[in-house]
Amino acid sequence: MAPRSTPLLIAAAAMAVVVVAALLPAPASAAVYRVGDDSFWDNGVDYDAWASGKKFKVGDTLEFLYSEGSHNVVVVDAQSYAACAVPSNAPTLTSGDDRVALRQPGRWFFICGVEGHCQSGMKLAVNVH
Ligand code: CU1
Repeated sequence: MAPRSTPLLIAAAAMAVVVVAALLPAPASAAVYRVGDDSFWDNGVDYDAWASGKKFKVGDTLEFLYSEGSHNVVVVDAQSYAACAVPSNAPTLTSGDDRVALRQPGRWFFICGVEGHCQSGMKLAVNVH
């Protein structure tokens, strides 16, 4: 190969790398979902509707934003979710800006443990893939 063409080849090779990289699927970057979006974690929000259509993946994070002291976030199982029961040993988050890393696939359940709130709809179930 003529020495003259070498820089051109390098440029072409570099371009090829860029093109290939652009065609590859984006790296599986972890997403942070603010639960309820601009309605946050609060009474009167339809969390089934919020979760519907979202594809949660292992490594994603749910962020529960609320006024500290007004609500909390209790990580529960399916039965407690259905019954709006707060098990005494369930992890309870109270900071007002609680982040939960979805570390494993499956169905995750969250309720607000403040009396009456779960019953009135402050509950969230998500499927994590
Ligand atoms: Cu609440």
